[in-house]
Amino acid sequence: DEPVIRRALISVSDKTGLIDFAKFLVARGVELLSTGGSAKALRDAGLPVIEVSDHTGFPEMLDGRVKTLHPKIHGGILGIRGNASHEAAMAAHGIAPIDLVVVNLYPFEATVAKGAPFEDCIENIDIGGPALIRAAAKNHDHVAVVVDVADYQAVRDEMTETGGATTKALRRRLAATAYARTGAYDAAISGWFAGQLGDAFPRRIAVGAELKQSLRYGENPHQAAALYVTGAVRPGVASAHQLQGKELSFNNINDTDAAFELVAEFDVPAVAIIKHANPCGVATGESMLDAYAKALSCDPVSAFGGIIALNRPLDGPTAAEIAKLFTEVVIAPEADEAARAAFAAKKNLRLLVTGGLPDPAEKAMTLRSIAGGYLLQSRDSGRVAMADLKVVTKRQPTEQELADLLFAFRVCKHVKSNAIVYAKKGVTVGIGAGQMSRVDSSRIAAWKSREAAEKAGLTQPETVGSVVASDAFFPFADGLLAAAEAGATAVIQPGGSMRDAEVIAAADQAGLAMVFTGMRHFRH
Ligand code: 93A
Repeated sequence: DEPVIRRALISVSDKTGLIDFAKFLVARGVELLSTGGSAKALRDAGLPVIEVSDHTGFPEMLDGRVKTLHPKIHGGILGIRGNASHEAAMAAHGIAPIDLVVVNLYPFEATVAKGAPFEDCIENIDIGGPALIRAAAKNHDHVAVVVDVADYQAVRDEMTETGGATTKALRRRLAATAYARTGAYDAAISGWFAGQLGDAFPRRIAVGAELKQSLRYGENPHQAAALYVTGAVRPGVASAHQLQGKELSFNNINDTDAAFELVAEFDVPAVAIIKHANPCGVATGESMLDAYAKALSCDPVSAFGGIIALNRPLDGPTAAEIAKLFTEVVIAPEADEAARAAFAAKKNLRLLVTGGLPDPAEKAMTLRSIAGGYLLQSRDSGRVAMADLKVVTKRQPTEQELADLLFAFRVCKHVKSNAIVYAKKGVTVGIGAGQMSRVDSSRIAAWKSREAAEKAGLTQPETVGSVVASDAFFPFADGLLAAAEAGATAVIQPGGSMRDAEVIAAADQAGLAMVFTGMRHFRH
């Protein structure tokens, strides 16, 4: 015999569907207890409701920080029905049983996501709500707990079927959902807090993330893999909405993440094309279409089967152009109707929209595993600005060179080390990634640029008259000379080598302008 629901506690921030559900409960003779805002909403709808403060005889206080934290509430939830000593204690203290707990929490994640100040985020940490949820879920033998608006219907259906009760099976499922919610909620708080601490490390790593989906396989078919999300305070692939296409693979997710983080660096329209987590073309432009065409021109051969990220909404003309090439994933803040229509025939192409861009300067932690442990570091939120650049050569860079130097260095941050990026007029024209020797990266970038020029029927590679960026200092003059040979006219690098003087002299000798950033962007 399942317990009939006679008393419900309702305390919700998200009031979606509340009135309908509450009407149903009242019609079934359920007494409603509720907190300030929720009680008002119910009263306004003409429903009978008892304020928690009237029920406990204790006022809501401290700006609502203490509303439901009272033995008459928690005793009513936690008491074991049919247990003589529990029932005696409840009777002695005038504690009435509460059979249904309907709670959704202060919108902590949404408050962080909209960039609210520290104090607002703290104030949106719900204390009483999780306590109610955890208590009700613990006593699920007797109490049903609803934390998700989507579960109102399941409770209604069972109450209708059983004459006002719920089944143990449903209460167990609801309890599991309840703990998943409070777990994810605390993970979002601890993740956010760790980010706020800057360089200080949390004592425990908040790997508190929820399983979002299991993946067909990992980096390779013999590896198992799954995607976990931490509460999505950062617009990106983990929280994106997939509008069409096949299921994302492990490599898709990893590459899409790299692509979207890259385009978020730029304040002007920008497109990045990624293969194996490295860009094979990045460009800024007048429009998305312009930026896409320029990004593609850098290395159209490698772009085949790539991931494309945009930092502005995807429009129809750009989508039509992208559709001409085989592409795995497109990610953008939004996609308009024409863009969606242009992709409709491309059944396999995955289109993701994020609703916004991540903040490249945001403080957060990154985690990677090593044999027997983990490495935790603050994410590379370093961003070199124009004012940070120090000219070290006799020749000053021109204004165009300066703009391109900064662009190339920001791209460099997203290229695996050793990274060398040639750029011209806001477009990468040669990228050398992931080599064990910096001079090899420089040579590969120049060679790829020559290949692209030959294929496009140009008389000379685009590296001629370009600028070049290096993610770390040139330890010797050779890497710099390789760049000069490829036709670069200006160089950006962190500086700080023992042989800086030698490298600067070589730059002066070759007539190059060179700036130091004082910041390195290794990426492994
Ligand atoms: O500030 S709290 O942590 N202290 C409490 O005692 C408490 N009880 C419920 N927040 C508390 N709640 C939360 O209030 C609920 O989780 C819900 O999100 C919200 C509903 O408040 P209202 O009914 O006033 O709109």
